[in-house]
Amino acid sequence: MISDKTPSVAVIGLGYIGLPTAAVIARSGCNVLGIDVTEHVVETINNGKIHIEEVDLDGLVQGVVSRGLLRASLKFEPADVFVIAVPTPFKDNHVPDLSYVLEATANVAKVLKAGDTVILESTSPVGTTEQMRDLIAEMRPDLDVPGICEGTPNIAIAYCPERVLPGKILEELIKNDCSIGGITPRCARKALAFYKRFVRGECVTTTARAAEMTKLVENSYRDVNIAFANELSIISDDMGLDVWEVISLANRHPRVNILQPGPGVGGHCIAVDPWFIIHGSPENSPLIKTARNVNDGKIDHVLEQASKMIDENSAQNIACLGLAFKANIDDFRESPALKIAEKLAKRYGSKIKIIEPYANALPNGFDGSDAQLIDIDAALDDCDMFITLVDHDIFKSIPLDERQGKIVYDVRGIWPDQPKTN
Ligand code: SAJ
Repeated sequence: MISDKTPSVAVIGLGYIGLPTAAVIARSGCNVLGIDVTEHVVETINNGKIHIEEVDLDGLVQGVVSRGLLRASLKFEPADVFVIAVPTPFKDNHVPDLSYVLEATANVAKVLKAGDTVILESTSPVGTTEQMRDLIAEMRPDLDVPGICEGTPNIAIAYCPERVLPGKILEELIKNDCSIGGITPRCARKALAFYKRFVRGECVTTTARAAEMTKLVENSYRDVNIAFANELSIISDDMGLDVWEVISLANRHPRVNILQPGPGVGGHCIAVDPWFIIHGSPENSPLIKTARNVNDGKIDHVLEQASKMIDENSAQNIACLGLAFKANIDDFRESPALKIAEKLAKRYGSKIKIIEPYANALPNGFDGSDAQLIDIDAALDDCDMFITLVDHDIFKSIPLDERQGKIVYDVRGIWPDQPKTN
């Protein structure tokens, strides 16, 4: 098990969570091997570079690679601690797809030795860590697996969900509290000792199942609350009210804190994780399911409202501001802004101009449409209508005099001083 000696660590999956995690662990002084299935990712990291955009990550990776603390590989090798950070998407009908987690576990099992710790960080349905445990026990009958062997186990298995916010990952990896769920209390303590090396937030131990559920609950809580804001915005459109004004007035109440409406919920977390709860207990999750549907339905509402404004105002050049799933990042995964802009491009062709400072070219979904990617200054010169799909700082900073006389559909509420258009 982990002693005072600095452990060697393998981080499996070098994506938005795995790479920053590997780099932070390496900075704490551990020798880290990052493992990924993509050759380009491995090569990029070994050259001290990064393949994703995240604040301050480039300098950190460059530093730990040049000091020999982080290297990447396509191959699994022995280590003292294994941290699995691979995707957990869902299949058709929102059934969780655990194939990446189980494949990573099987590969870890091949190189496991007595004394090692295996930690799952990927957001996962309740019971996944136990499935990993069962797979390891099946593949490695020579090891004493916790919860299965009769005596004292000689490996530890735990679940510790990542809960960092894209755009603030390096800060939150250190600062956030952690829930550390062990297959047994002893496993939780082993994992705790590891996280204490680089986490400054409080680390609280629990069971693997409770930690799995906690992560799903956190993102479902946010989804349900965003759905409330999105439903209010649809109701306000119907009643001719300004939802931003209503929310900001309601939020003056000391115990009310309504979130912000938008074009829907994007990213690979909040729009996905509630389905893992719904799948686990379908009869008992009507509220969580409805919230998911409200947030997904917001995309169609925005599309219809935008089309109505374009048609009624005979808009000629329509600027869609933003494609990312949220502000100030280059991540377009499951982005409602992207889905809306693509559909508008299909409907209105060359009238649609896309402004996205985080893209060098239009994504593939625009293939076959005549929409164009232009910069914000060109849009302000040439476009008569603006649809704010993402609240990037650069859009928020445009002063009223530059927007004067434009037709505006402010989906994100970034220009409260804009005179209303119908
Ligand atoms: N959104 C709104 N209105 C709001 C807040 C967010 O429409 O008031 C939208 C965003 O525009 C975006 C989506 O919701 O499309 C999700 O954005 P987010 O900033 O709420 O969250 P993510 O997906 O970037 O990160 C979440 C975080 N979870 C919580 O805040 C509970 C993060 O801490 C998790 O680590 C991450 O999911 C994850 O990996 O699970």
